[in-house]
Amino acid sequence: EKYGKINFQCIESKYSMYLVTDEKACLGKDFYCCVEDALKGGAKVVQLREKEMDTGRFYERALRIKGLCEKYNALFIVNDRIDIALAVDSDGIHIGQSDMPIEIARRLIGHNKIIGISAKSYEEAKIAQDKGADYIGMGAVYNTITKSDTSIISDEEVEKIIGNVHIPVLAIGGINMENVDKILKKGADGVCIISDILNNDDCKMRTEEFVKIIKANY
Ligand code: TZP
Ligand code: MG
Repeated sequence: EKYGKINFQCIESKYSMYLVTDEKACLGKDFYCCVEDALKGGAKVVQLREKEMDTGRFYERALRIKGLCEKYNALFIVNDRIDIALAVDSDGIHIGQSDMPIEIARRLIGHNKIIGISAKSYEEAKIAQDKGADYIGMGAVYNTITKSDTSIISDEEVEKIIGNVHIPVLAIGGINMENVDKILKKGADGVCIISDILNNDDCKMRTEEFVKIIKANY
């Protein structure tokens, strides 16, 4: 009821393996192949995140990624751009603290869509939850080179968010093979990854390795 028609199983379970895209992280490999390989490897959510792309190109890319997500039965989320999310009928949007207010985003996108909110403190996460967010993207939890304008959340704050927020809390930022187990043990409901999957020569195998660790923590 709370989530409308969307099946939230893959976001709520710790099987959740959430890929965020960044073409630069593909290091010259074909962008769509990298995303498809991650889906083959078990990614359950793909967020298309394009910070400086013309609307027309973003739209075309969103249509293609949506098609891939449908093929592998994964959720498709659009970062920042509610207009593009509506245009391609994505499963939802992911927005940050400096984007559209959540209640306005909800009014625009409707109740049958997912709204994910970035938060770096318990206060931000709690407000997002109270305003009707469906999940929290908590980050950066570790040092990342992918997003320059971000800081690392303290261990105490991470614990406070995980312990007191009732919607799914997905960790993001610098998550790799070495630290994924640690953040899952702290209680994160899932992990969002860019570079440690897309940088890899074998995106499918890398995703499978993450999925194995996620399942072991379920
Ligand atoms: N938001 C917080 S950290 C981050 C975003 C988009 C970047 C995550 O990328 P990576 O390569 O997995 O560290
Ligand atoms: Mg944003």
